[in-house]
Amino acid sequence: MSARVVITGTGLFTPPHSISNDELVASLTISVHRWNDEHAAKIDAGEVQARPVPDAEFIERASGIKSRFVMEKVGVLDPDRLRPHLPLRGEDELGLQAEMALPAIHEALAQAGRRPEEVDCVIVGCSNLQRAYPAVAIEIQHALGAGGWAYDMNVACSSATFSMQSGVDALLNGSADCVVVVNPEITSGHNNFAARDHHFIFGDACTAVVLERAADAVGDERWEVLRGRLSTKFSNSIRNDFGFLNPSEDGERDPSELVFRQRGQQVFKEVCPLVVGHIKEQLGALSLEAADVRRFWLHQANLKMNQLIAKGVLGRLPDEDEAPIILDRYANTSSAGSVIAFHLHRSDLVAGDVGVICSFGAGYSIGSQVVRKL
Ligand code: CO8
Repeated sequence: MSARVVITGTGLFTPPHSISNDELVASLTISVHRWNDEHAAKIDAGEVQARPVPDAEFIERASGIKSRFVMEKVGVLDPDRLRPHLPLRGEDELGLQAEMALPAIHEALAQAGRRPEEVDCVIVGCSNLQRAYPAVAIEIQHALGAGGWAYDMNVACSSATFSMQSGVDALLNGSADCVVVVNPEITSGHNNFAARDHHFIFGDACTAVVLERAADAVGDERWEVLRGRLSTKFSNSIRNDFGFLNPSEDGERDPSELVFRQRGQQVFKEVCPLVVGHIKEQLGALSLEAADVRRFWLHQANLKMNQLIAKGVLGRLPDEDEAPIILDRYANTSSAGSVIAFHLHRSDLVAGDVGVICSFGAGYSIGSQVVRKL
């Protein structure tokens, strides 16, 4: 019989600061009024358009988001700055992503009944990596005292399910025995808090997952990965051109191209049907019906998007129990979102229950694991 892989632990690091929609809107409103005052003559002459002010009520209605956590709040809410204050750290200091990863990993390892030195593979999957190299994963491996090997990967919001699948594959082919997948997302470092149409979307968080072969697992928590599936389809609708070629590029670049940007409506329309088809294919391959799925832990980008996707799979709107929502408090934490939902909303499931962890985002990229509680 071929080996089976199980999730044996999960962990979550929630940053210390929360920002409500009202707070976010208040700071951007001041910034917009200042800009409009400074450009009043040009606005009156019709040379530039006045910037519109944001609206907290719109944000909750359009997205379901009420607040988000961030690593640093003062800079984000400073109308003259609109980005976090993240003091530069020396080479000998632990990096910020490694710092948020460690508590999440320790929580996951404790649940799995594993010690850090038993880990032999660390995969960092996230949308926002703080440097090119050395890999953040290798820094985490070192700080953890783990052995084996480590690497970073980025498939935007799908990084969690893609990195989990890499972990599953490493366990199946025998190149690792105890895999930690970690998703340290500091979205606030690449969010354009001056862009009214999407300044409210993101939040920071870090999740961790421990994966092992079922025969080796020692903890009580065991979720068999029945099937994983990854798919990608190229699109420019979500894009960030930040990269190592920026200093050498000839030509004009708008600074807003070097942070997150998107065509939100288009993303909504194009991604939802792709995700519905993806999940249906997953279930079909396992000879499962939608009704056999006890819970969907979906990527958390937009409440309506999650409802539409669950409706496409179930044929009716889901209730909170079937497709739990965490984006009201956390906003879109990119790759961490579906894992936060899995981490916070699974303790009531019983042996034999089946669920789907599914993420989707820029690329486009879609990934999922169908899991069964043992
Ligand atoms: N306040 C008031 N009015 C606003 C605001 C605001 N904050 N924002 C927009 N409006 C206005 C618009 O200007 C527009 O006005 P008008 O009708 O006069 O033109 C009106 O409200 C409607 O605007 P939209 O059509 O844009 O509104 P939507 O209903 O589409 O809602 C959303 C906007 C919430 C952004 C929605 O489109 C959405 O959620 N789309 C999907 C987004 C998504 O899932 N994106 C995935 C991105 S994440 C990812 O994949 C990877 C990146 C991770 C890294 C992140 C690092 C930062």
